[in-house]
This record gives sequence, C-alpha cells and structure tokens, in this order.
Amino acid sequence: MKLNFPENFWWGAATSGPQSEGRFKKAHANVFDYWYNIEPEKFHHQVGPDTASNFYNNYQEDIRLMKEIGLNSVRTSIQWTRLIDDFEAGTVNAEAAAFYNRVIDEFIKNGIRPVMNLHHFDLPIELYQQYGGWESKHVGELFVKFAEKCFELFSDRVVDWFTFNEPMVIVEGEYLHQFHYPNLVDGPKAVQVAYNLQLASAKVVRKFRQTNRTPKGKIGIILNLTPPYPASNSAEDLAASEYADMWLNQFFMMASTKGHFPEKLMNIFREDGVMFDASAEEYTIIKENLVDYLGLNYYHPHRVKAPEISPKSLTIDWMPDNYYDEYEMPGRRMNVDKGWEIYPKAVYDIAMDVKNNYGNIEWFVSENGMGVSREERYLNASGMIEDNYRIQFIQEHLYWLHRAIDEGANCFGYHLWTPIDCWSWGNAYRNRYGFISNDIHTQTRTIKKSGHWFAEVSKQNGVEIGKELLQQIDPKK
Ligand code: BGP
Repeated sequence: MKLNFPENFWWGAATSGPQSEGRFKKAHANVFDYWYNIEPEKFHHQVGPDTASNFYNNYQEDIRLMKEIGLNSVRTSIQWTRLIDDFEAGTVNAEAAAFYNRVIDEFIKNGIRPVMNLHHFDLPIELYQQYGGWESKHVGELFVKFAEKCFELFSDRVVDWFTFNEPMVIVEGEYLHQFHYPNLVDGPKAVQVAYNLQLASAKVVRKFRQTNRTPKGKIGIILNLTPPYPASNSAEDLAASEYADMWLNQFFMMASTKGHFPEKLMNIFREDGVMFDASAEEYTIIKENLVDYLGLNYYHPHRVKAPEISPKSLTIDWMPDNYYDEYEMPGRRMNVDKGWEIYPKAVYDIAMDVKNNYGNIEWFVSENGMGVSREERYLNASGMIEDNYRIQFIQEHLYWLHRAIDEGANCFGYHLWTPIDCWSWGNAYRNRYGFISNDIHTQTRTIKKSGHWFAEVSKQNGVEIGKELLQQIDPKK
C-alpha cells in the first residue's frame, strides 16, 4: 500500500550546531563544552564535543550526501558561542558569520531548505557563571540580541526559524534531573526558568517580526510533545496525567500558540507558593507574539500514574513532577538500546491534540528517530549498515502521521533525527540515529540502507508499506 503525502511535504532530518560542527575556531564555550573540560568522565567513553561530526570542515561533502538521500529540508542551529564575540554588545564574529553564510548557501545550492534554530541546549557558560543562565531575564535579553544578528545576517535566505529546541528539556536537564550542566535539583527555580524561556522565545518572535528580511519568513518553537497516557482510568491516575500534560506539554504549547499558560497549573503553582515572577508587561509580550508554526519532536510516550507520596507532603522538596509518577506499562515495546518505549500511534494522538486543542496550527515532525548502539552489528558484505529496524520505525510513524493528515491534521513535514550520526550530550556516540553512518575515528561517512530507502520515499512523496507490516501496525485495517 502506498501512502501519499501532501504536495511540498518536507522530507528531511535534523541536527544541531553543537552536535555536528565541532568546536573548531569557536571563541566561547557552551555549558557542555565547559562540562566536558572539567568532567570528561561524565561523557560516554569520554568522547566530548570537540570534533563532533566535523561539519565545520566537512559541510560541503555532508550537504552533498544529504541531497543524495533525498532530503529537501534540513534543520540545524546557529551557535551563540560561535556567532557572537561579545554577548553584551552583540558583536558578530566575522569568520563565524562567513561560515554560516557558506553553509546556508551550500544548502540552497543543493536544493535543500535550511531550517534554522537558535538555541539547542548550548547556553554560553559565561552567561551561566555571570548571571545564572536562564534563571536571569537579562540572559533572555542577550539571547534576543543574538537572534537579531542572526535575522539581520541570514533572513534574506533562511525563511524558516525556530527560537528554542525542547525548552522543557533545558528545564529538566539543568534544574530537575541532572543531565545538563549545572545539574541542579531545584523545583521552584525550574518553574521560573520555564517561564523565562517562554518569555525569551516571545521576545525573539517580536524581534523577528521587526527584523526579518523576507515576507515569506516564519518563526516557531520546537517542543517535545510527549503525550501522557494514564495507567488506568481511576480519578487519581487521570488527575496525574492531566497534571503531566499541563506541565510537560501545555505550558509551552499554550503560551506559544495562545499567549497564556494553563490556568489550572498556575493555580497549583500559586497554592504551592512556587508561582514564577512575571509582570503585566511581560504577559502582554507573550500574548502578542505567538508563533507562526510549530516543530514537534516525538520519540516515546509518557506513561504516568498517581504519585506514591502525596505532592502536598511537607517531607519532600517541591518538584514539578511530584504530581505524577512514571509508569512502566507491562508488555510495552522497547528500543532496548536507548531504553525508550516505541509507540508510533502517539504521532496520531499528537496530531489530534494540535488539531482539537491548539487551533490546528501548522506543524511538522521536527524530530523522530531510533537510537541504536553498535550498529556495526548490521554491516553487510559491501560495508553498508542494514538498518531495517529504522526503516520499519519510520514507516510505522509515517503510517499514523498519514492517517492524521487524512483526518485534517495540519502537518507539513517529517524530519528524522538525524542526517549523519552525530555527537550527543552525555551520550556522545552511543546511540546512532543517522541515515548516514559516521566512523568517528576516520570521519568517514557511509549511507545506511535507510538513507537509500528515504531517497525513494522523498522522490515518491510517499511511503510504501507492505501488507504484513500494515497488519501489525493497525490490525483493524
Ligand atoms: C533530542 C534532542 C537532540 C538529540 C536527541 C537524541 O531530545 O533534541 O539533540 O540529542 O534527543 O538524544 P540522544 O542522542 O541523547 O539519545
């Protein structure tokens, strides 16, 4: 069965500056560069961000390969720590600007739409040390300065812009679950940081509308929308699931698309004495600067149940996730390498959520993918990785996406994480996600079977799904 997608559908893949470029000629360090400098043992096999996948030096060849596998759009990010020399003054590093200009031109020359994100977890370490990073609204102002320079320099050719990648992961990583430097555990601070990130995003949207150089230009935000599924229909589990949705999803979704925060969640914050500091003027900025569209990252569902300890208990510190517990559904299907559940139907649920609750705003799948370790296990005689598991993973997600589009979802694209195996935060190169493999010792690229397969999907503007797989995906069909 062939599933056809709408005209001009984005078939692409996503990466980020700090995960692909390497630190070559970069004047400043971001939080991960710094963390690696001081605690390299915290990174898988002690592999840090210094070389990443060498995109800084190899971008021409990389973009040619991306074209070869049929990508018509690619997202990456501009590194604040590369582009800006002086954060307060917002002065541009000429060599960095020249690099990004070459990259953008190369994408366009190869018929690939460059999609640019402004922040992918790469806060300059100096801004953490001086101001406490996103805890400070001043840092949000400096981020607007950086964004303004990006728009001035590149928005004549780049028409697709995004403010943040997964702001909730910044909150979780830096302030709750200790997987991003500075590894703090502080619930009330996390709430303030979440608000500050939303405020910074709205201010960047406002700046974009003042500075953007082409009428076609659009700006959005990339959110990891992870639908919560309750363990049961008990009132307690449903309440836990509703709370998880308000905190993890609605917080940024509502504020970015409707200009306000979920009222019920705000009431909980007020009752618990953790309401963030905000002014009437800031609320107006958030209200008046909504995004044009969204990128939604989806990897795995979020299964939740009522918490074992009462969230109002005085014996535990206040944390936003005291209101729900994680739930391991018996019999769930796992990607054991990464430890994430595989549940493709969630793509349909996300699409319906956007359609029914967020005005059916335009969006695309900005990340989806399957991290697999030791992929050399699947090398064939001619040296190609036969990643049939990835092909099937994509087919299944595309099946549910197609179904949602058929039912009126306003989705215009699908991006896999990632075009070429890239470096990833603490995981370094443990989980491989790419259409193209990268030998990190020799920096040699080889297209995987999924890459060749995706070229055909892109060419056909549709995906072929065999009878047997169809039966597995949706037995009711
Ligand atoms: C997403 C991030 C990406 C990438 C991906 C895979 O949340 O936006 O930057 O890292 O997750 O993560 P990992 O390689 O750690 O498995």
